[in-house]
Amino acid sequence: MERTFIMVKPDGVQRNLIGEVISRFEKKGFTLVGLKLLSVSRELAEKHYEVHKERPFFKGLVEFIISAPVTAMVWEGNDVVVSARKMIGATNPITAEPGTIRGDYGVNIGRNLIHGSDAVETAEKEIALWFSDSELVSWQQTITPWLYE
Ligand code: DAT
Ligand code: MG
Repeated sequence: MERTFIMVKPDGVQRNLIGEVISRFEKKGFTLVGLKLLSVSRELAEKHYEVHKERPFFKGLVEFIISAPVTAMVWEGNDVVVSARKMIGATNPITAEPGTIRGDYGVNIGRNLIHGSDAVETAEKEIALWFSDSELVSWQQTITPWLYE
């Protein structure tokens, strides 16, 4: 079963949207297999956003991610990587469709509330970066036959 890394960024935590994000993923039918609230070190933030290190927004992005707690999660389910990206919406909340998390709650690209892995291989790397094996729980929801034929 596929897994993805989801992070409620500092703005989402400060705006009390942790529950809303979890609720949307639960209701969709994905299974929570890892969850923690943490203050992010500069080292972890820089590693997580390594692909953007030459971009002009990199420094501000890292400062933002370490400015207040984040909520890190791993969700599991059928094609969860691509589905989560759709649920999250476009990077800029102004162009993100209503009905998506960014489209419903954001107004600024630098405060877009949530991160989701962009591909299966990225998800594997990000999960390994943010969680140890012992922090991830493999379990089967009793509702599984009501989600999958
Ligand atoms: P996404 O988070 O949708 O995968 P990304 O990987 O292109 O987007 O960029 C990572 C984050 O960097 C993004 O969530 C917000 C920030 N960011 C991207 N482009 C930006 C820009 N032009 N100005 C300010 N912040 C930006
Ligand atoms: Mg990205």
